[in-house]
Amino acid sequence: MMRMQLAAITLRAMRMRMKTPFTTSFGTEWDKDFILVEVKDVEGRSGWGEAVAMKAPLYNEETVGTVWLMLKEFLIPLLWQQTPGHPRDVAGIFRHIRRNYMAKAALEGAVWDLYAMAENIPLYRALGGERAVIDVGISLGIESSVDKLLAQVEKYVAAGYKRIKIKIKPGWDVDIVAAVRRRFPAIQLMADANSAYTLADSARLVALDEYNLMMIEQPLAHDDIIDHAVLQKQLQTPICLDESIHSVEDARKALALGSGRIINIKIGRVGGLTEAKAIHDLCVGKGVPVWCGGMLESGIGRAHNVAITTLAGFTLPGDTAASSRYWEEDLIEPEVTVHDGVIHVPDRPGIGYMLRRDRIDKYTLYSETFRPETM
Ligand code: OSB
Ligand code: MG
Repeated sequence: MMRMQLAAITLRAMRMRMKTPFTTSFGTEWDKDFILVEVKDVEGRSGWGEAVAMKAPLYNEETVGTVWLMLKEFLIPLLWQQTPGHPRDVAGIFRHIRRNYMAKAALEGAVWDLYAMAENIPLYRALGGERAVIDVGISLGIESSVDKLLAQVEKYVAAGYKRIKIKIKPGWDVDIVAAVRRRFPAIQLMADANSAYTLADSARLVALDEYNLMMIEQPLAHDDIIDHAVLQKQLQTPICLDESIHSVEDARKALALGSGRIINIKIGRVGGLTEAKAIHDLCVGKGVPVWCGGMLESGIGRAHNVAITTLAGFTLPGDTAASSRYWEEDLIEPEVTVHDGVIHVPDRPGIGYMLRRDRIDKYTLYSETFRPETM
């Protein structure tokens, strides 16, 4: 295809109230603040991406503010200088900029969507996806009581979700997992610590081996793969890495060290769809299962997650739950729905869902449009 001809890029700072607050070992979110990226070409077509950085740098170092700055000052100007021939070129254009993965991913994702729109094919097919139906699980936050958590588990097991992930932290771990397992002996269950432990806690983590968990996600430091390798040797339960993996190189090193046996792939955490696919390909080659993580996305980011999950190596249920689990009204139509634990992947061009521009406007706090200087 021809070099893409970009005409304008619009950034929007968004705020959407979640139906219920979401608590992890690092904090509670009520309002979801995020950035939307719209890339327009000279034909008037649009591609959309979502930056999953949160208001505060608690999951990783990025924030809504840093993403805006990086896009405005560095990443958008780079696209004006070097127009990509194909979306897979974008990662290379951004490569010399250190880190800032979520900022890169949002813009790269919008370029991928625009490319698929221009080619009149679904994004998932542009990525090489094969599945028309994807399996999904759900991630349940920390609650104020075990009974409240059990009620949540009950609700989503009844709704058909294929696996339940519960968030753990010191003081909300072995007893909680035991209670959920006692009540639901047969469900696929896992726990996510979001880096809340150190090797000094390994006895508590070994105690979780009793409960037949599919995996323990990111028990140790966000930037560690060394201690995770030590811990994995002590555990029967597989470790799944989330925060520690930002690239195919990180994944290669972690697997070589034995830091985990499963990888959670988040498009934003790894700098975009191209790198996400590269990590997927590496893992397929090594027989390591992957699944698609979530960052409480709006429908736009959710649609990107649905698309990447269609790749053959995403063999474990992901965190891409239904829109209605998060939002009163989503930014896409139809919204993402889950029945019997699966999402039917739409076969329309681009991300495959229509945009509700009225709602996008309603939840926009402020916006700014950038154009190439020569235009
Ligand atoms: O660690 O996977 C995580 C949400 C925000 C930040 C980090 C994580 C999560 C989730 C929720 O687990 C996944 C979702 O429902 O989108
Ligand atoms: Mg996680």
